[in-house]
Amino acid sequence: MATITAAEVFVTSAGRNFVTLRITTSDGVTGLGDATLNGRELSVASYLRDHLVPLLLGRDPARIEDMWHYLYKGAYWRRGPVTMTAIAAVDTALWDIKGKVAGMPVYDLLGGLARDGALVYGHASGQDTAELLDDVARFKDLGFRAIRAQAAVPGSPASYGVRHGDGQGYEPAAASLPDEQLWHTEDYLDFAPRYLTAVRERFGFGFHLLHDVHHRLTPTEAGQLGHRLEDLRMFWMEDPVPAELQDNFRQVRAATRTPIAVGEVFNSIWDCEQLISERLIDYIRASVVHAGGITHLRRIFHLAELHQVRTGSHGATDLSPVSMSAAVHLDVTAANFGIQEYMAHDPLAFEVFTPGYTYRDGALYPSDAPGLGVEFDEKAAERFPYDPRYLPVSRRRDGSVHDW
Ligand code: CS2
Ligand code: MG
Repeated sequence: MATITAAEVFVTSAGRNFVTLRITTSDGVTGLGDATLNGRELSVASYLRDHLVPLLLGRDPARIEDMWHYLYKGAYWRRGPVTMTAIAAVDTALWDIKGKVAGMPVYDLLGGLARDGALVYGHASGQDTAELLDDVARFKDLGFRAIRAQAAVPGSPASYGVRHGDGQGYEPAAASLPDEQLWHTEDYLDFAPRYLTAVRERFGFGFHLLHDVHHRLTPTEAGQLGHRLEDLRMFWMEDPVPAELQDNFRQVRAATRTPIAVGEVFNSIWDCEQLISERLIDYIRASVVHAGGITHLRRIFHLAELHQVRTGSHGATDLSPVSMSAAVHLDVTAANFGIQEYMAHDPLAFEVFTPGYTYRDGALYPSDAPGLGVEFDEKAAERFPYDPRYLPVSRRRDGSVHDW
């Protein structure tokens, strides 16, 4: 029986901060896990280095399910983004190792391909409607068949989801201290339906149109917005309200037929059990890196499948190529796959990571190499030391803190 002989944690800032776990076995096989938690990276690095690595050494890497419960139940203090991201990194690395030992890509360990590629969506944005429309055209030219649209709200100097520069990604953690951004719900509710309507008027209905509210409305406001968007046939309205109180979604659901997606901030099946079992949402966005790894996310996907809720996993640039590779292996095997978020990383990231997926014609395709097919260059990673970055904070006009 092979045993775990090393577990190393790497914090690097290749285009942005990433935390990566590498597990090595007595057979010399290595596996990778993503442990990136945007704005709180060092907490997960410490949870791994100081609390989990000593528990991993000497254990059997093949016992993935046992390891998951050992780390989850053994913590006593269950759930939460730091704990579940650390467990996710270990779990993902063990699936990578299992695939390499078996000589099979992880998607084959998960039951084999249900589809060749995973439909993805890109992120069009603009400082105004005209700029947004040009950006939607750009993403259509790049082959995207699903596009998220976000535009700056007039009067709000910094709006969520509006990219700076000409890449594909939107990098919110851009400041060494939280950037305090003004938010005014009424301005947003007046403007967002107008620019989303402009997108449909310009480009029609031949592609999926998505929008991210980013946790900022009350259930009443979210119902109003969803109702106003119904004629635009949105693929989804994302994170309409903060999701701590799952009951709140009953009111949103009753007020609109616009499909609802939620879950990128969830870290366990218990965060979404009611939303899924009561069908209060249409898509679950939980991710490999923040929801306990492949083992736990697969459980969430199976619960969702039972209730005809489809998957729509998070895939922003603060998920490293490691967890994005794992995501695609899950996506191509899930019966209830819906869509995968995909923001191309800063090119610097690929000086450190070789991804286990390729983008082609609006979809991501998994590597068929054994394991996840992702590689990590430790030497290159050393060239990019950690660079503390924080997510923004929203403040209302009266100065009080709002949901960002
Ligand atoms: C966003 C994210 O991709 C999304 O849907 O909600 O960009 C989110 O703001 C970041 O992942 C936060 O780190
Ligand atoms: Mg989002």
